[in-house]
Amino acid sequence: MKKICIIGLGYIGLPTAAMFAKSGYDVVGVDINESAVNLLNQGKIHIEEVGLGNLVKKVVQENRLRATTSPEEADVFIIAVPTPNYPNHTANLEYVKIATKNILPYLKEGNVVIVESTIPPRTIDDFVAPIIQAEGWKVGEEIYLAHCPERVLPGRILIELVENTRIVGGINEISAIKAAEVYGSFVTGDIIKTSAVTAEMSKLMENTFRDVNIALANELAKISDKLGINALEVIKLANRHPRVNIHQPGPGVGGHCLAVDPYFIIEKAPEQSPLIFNARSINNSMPEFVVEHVEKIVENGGKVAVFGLTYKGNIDDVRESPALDVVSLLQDKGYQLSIYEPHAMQEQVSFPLSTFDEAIDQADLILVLTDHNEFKCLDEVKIYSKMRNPIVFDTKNCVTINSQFIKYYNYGNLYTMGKKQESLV
Ligand code: SAJ
Repeated sequence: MKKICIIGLGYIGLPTAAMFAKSGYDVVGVDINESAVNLLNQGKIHIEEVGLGNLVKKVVQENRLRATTSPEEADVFIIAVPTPNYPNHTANLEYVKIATKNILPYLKEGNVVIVESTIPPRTIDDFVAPIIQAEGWKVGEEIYLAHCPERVLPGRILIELVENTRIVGGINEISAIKAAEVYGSFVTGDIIKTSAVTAEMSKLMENTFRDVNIALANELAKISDKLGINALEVIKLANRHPRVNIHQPGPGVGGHCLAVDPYFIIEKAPEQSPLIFNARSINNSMPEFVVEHVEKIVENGGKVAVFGLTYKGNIDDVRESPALDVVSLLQDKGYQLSIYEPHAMQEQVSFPLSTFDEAIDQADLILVLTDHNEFKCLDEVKIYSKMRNPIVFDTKNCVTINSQFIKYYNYGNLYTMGKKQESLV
């Protein structure tokens, strides 16, 4: 049985490890987070992802997946560690460097090393390969090296890991072939072999495409607000054109991909990327836009019930979430805040979390920042009876309110917000 050693048991490494174990590999997962390692060895997981808990439990019970804090000899090494941005928006490759150095003592001739972490163009050629070469290996001959970016959507990871097309970029042709064989064990989508730099850039282009398109939607929402136009209605109508797909405006763009990856392109070619840079700025400005509108309906010192902190609906991930920025801005302005977040756990966030009832009690506004399923249909009787002012501002356009006694705002009718609203009760 072939053995795979996966470095990094996060949102990508852990599901990937479980899928390889399911497909018949002997898998060892490596992470510096000892509690994640201990949990995994008990068949439990430290993140929320549909179907992952059951899969991990099964493959751990069957002794096909286990975890440890340092690498071991294997046939294939997969590096799936974070590549955050430094504050100056350049890629921090420290974790990739440490992971690569940590596997060096365990490398054997014929091993395949795959980096799944998102990396700036040329990182495999100019940064990872030299670390392995410095140990005396002929990369591409004795050790096969490739970049295979993950492209899965949180909430659908186990489906998309199997069905999505994979781009496998080798440092040379044979490396791409060897790495593609590895994924062939469970991927039913196409597995396309190319060069490492093409694979690196492909991943960045995909997420930049989405970020820039969301920025366009956000800008159109701001313009419509200024002109007194229902942006959401116009977007819906414009999208009836067969070749138009305007994305949805919201409180900003979060997550560890769209809010980060475009900077990896900007870093390498700043003069050539003004559009990408501006799109990032527009998306980063959305929390302020939300807060400016909150100020139109709630006096400073009023109570705002924030619904949702995670960067998108039905997941527990708060990384780069624009909701965190909105909360900080509101705090700075002196609002009382209560936060209802049914998916993230208290230890993941530095703000105290409340139940639905606690959050709305005597609140002047429900501010929806995430489209969790729990928010789609709210208890309107409770909202009306417990809130001081029954007003909902839904930045994700996900809530349905039927009661005429509850004032509802989304990005379609922001321009109707009046300063110092009269109490509605
Ligand atoms: N968002 C909007 N408006 C929209 C769509 C999304 O404001 O119309 C916001 C979301 O609320 C969220 C952010 O954008 O804050 C990102 O959400 P997402 O669902 O678009 O993307 P991610 O970051 O969860 O996953 C993306 C995916 N990339 C693409 O769709 C091109 C996924 O396939 C990648 O695997 C992932 O990035 C990654 O790991 O790079």
